[in-house]
Amino acid sequence: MTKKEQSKLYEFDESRLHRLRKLAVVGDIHGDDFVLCSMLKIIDPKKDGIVFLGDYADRGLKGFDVIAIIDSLIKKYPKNIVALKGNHEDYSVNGGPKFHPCDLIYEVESKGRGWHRYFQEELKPFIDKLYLAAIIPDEVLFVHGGISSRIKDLDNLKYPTRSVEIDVLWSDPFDGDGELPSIRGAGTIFGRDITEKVCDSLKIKRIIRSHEPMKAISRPNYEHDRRIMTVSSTSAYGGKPFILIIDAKEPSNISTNFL
Ligand SMILES: [Mn+2]
Repeated sequence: MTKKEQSKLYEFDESRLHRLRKLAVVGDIHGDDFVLCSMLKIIDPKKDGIVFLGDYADRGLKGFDVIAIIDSLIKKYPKNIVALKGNHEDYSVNGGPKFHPCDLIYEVESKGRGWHRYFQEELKPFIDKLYLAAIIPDEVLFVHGGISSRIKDLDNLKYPTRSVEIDVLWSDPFDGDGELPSIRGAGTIFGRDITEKVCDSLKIKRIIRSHEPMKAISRPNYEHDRRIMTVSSTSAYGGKPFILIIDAKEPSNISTNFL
């Protein structure tokens, strides 16, 4: 008998959610270790949950440290920390980045480390722990980039095809209807009708994502009748980084906390 594939969707069922004091949602960090450290002054991973939305390295200077800190949080508090995969965590099995530019390679090499050894020994085991998406049933879906019409039920996120994975990692919402190839060269731009369909079929009220820090440079950005919320937790583009705080007892209650 073959071992059942590990689900790539983290589900906050009621028992998981009610154990937590609150749930913090962290957008792109992009090598900004300062915001990660500031966040850990107000969030206690012993009592609070944290959902990281991906894009941990590149652009900022401290991607190596950010990944090491998040990896240690996952090891220490596996029940409270959920880290999602972003397009900046998308590598071939040999450590070739599927995005550009990959500043992490130069950062690792400037520390006198070989990239391939670092990738095999540290980065790949970290990436293997990342989920593609997380969900609070009846409430919210968390992804790095977005959605597409390929997502018809939860199984598409639990056991994603490579096409679904690319859509989730790379896609962005746009002001219109339908679905078009993205100018990023991967994923889609998806319209209001796609958001509505995916929210209805997954029975959720909203989608929280990052991937476009410029859109949320100093506050959450809403699109598609407030069903899409974009967040940013990096100062790599200027502006004011922030996290979201979701009330564990009342998950529709979402507030913004500046770092
Ligand atoms: Mn991204």
